Amino acid sequence: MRRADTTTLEYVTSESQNTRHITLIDPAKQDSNTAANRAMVAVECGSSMIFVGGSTDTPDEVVHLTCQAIQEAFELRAFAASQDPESDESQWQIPVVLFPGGAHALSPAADAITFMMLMNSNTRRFLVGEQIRGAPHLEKFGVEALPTGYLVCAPGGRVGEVGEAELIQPDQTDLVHAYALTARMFGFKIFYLEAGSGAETQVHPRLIERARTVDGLSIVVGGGIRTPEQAALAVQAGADWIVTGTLTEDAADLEELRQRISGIVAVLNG
Ligand code: 1GP
Repeated sequence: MRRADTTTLEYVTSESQNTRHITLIDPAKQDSNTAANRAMVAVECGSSMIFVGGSTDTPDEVVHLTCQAIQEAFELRAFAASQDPESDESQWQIPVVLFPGGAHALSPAADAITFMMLMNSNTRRFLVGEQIRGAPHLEKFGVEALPTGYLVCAPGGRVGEVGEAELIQPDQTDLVHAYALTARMFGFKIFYLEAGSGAETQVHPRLIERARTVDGLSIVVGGGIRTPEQAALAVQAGADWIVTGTLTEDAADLEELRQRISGIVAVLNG
């Protein structure tokens, strides 16, 4: 649930001293109750946003149930915090944002959506096709669009394959710069550098540094980040936001998840 007095885009692009953390929850990987429990642990450990999405073929209904369960859990926690002078209600005013694989994974229960152009795709479908299919639904739902340039870097994983991306290689810094400029000129506010979920190697810090030189974009980095050391590389290179997903999915239990996310967030808080 987002704060009533700001849009999610204002929240995402607001100045922050520290790099912030996003927990990605893939609705295909657990039931909605487990998803809500994981999201609560993530927020308790300092995650500043929840992404819901990832898999390419999850039905709308599954995505919707997951968004609803997370929102309800956050609302209850916010209410409980409002009754307790020791607690901070605003801790639970965390946006739940769709991170869709296409026009099928939408839900009116989300606060916003990363409305993405997969900029280095070779297929019209991911440049603008899925977006055209999804836009009328989002308009009807009143889900806020976060204009996002999405760039898949090597190794790229499944999103690189499905999205038919011409993967950005670690030495292609001039190309990343040109993409970042293009993103800004299109009016995108977010520039997401993706290595692919579960990637063996994360986005090369050189690419993040070069994207960072373009003003006016919030730089989101994800794919293959599992350890505080890896998170630190992305932070030092200038990421505004770091996304982790697999780290949540393969945690044995909520306690292990707590340790993992706390370890990453500690690095971001420097
Ligand atoms: C995938 O960037 C995200 O879209 C997160 O990747 O699952 O490797 O953390 P991981």
